[in-house]
Amino acid sequence: MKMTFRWYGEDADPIPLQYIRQIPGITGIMGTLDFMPAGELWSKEDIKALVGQVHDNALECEVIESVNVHEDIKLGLDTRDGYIDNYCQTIRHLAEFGVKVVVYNFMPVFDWLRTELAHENPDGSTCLYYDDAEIQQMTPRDIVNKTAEDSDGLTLPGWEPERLARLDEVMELYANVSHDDLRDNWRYFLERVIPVCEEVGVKMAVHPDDPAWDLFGLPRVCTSRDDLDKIVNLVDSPANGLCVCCGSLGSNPDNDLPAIYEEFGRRGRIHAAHLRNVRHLGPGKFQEAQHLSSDGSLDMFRIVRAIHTHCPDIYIRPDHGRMIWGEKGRPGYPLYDRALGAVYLQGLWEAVEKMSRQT
Ligand code: DNO
Repeated sequence: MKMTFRWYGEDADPIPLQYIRQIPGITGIMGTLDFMPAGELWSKEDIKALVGQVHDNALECEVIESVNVHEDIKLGLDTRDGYIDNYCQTIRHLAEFGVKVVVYNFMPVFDWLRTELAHENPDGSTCLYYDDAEIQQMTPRDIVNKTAEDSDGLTLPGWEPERLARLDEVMELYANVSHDDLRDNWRYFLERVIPVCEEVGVKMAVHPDDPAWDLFGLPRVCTSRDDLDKIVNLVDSPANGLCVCCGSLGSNPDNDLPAIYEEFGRRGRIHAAHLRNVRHLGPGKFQEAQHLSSDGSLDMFRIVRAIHTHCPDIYIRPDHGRMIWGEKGRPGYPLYDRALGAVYLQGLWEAVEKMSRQT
């Protein structure tokens, strides 16, 4: 297991790399070029600059997150081929600089979505929160505006202004896209991208849909164990893999997360994991909790044990944290609470590791 930390880049992330390096046990980052619109080619110069900075801080940069898939690819439009070519070339460029895993998602229009970015907890901390009943009262434009207002001028992943400018047009285009169509478009994409990954030694790792159900009538096809099974079979290659985010899939209490890690770990398809807890509050309603099992609805011990047993070599990172100790920053991506999460997860790992040696 390699414990990493998400980092958005010098201009986009209030947390300096040096601080990340000081968190116990962190060996690398999951990096990104936050300024890059979906569909663009990532230049060697930009990648080199990012990787160089990370190495200068004695950290690794073997995972890149959010090489975003252009909406035309998901929609299956004629224009998709040019964007897929860019994607393939981006993968070649990343491989040249030592990147081993690319985390992406195939969610139509929105990446992860919450109704509140700073929900107040009784202890004075704030967390991300979601209530489907509120979403039912909103239009896509409403949630985009609310999210922008609540995020203190920082962009959120997958919320690039370029994409959201086309919101109404894109929503209309999706009216004719079924779940099966979306999966077919995904297969078309993977059939071109995976051979390139195999050639240059990169693994794709899809991030599940968050929350794990359809939104605003948009189809979502990465929400459950059966969806994951269909995805890994779209192109049957180890390079076509998963970044299992337990908080995303865990938004739906029907998903058995330890079983998912066990099965897809055993099948060699998990290349990365985002580990965080979530507290179910009722149908379609949840809040993000501290990482500890005792604070949320997921059993983090069983999840870590499943990873340790079935896919011990993957990249892991703590995921969204609460804002505590007066920290201000990118919603979901504070320093303090994620650092606590990283340390807790490593405590679980050490316990599982030592227990496994005793039996
Ligand atoms: C949320 C993140 C996601 C993820 C993307 C990958 O916290 O994990 O934004 O990075 O979906 O493309």
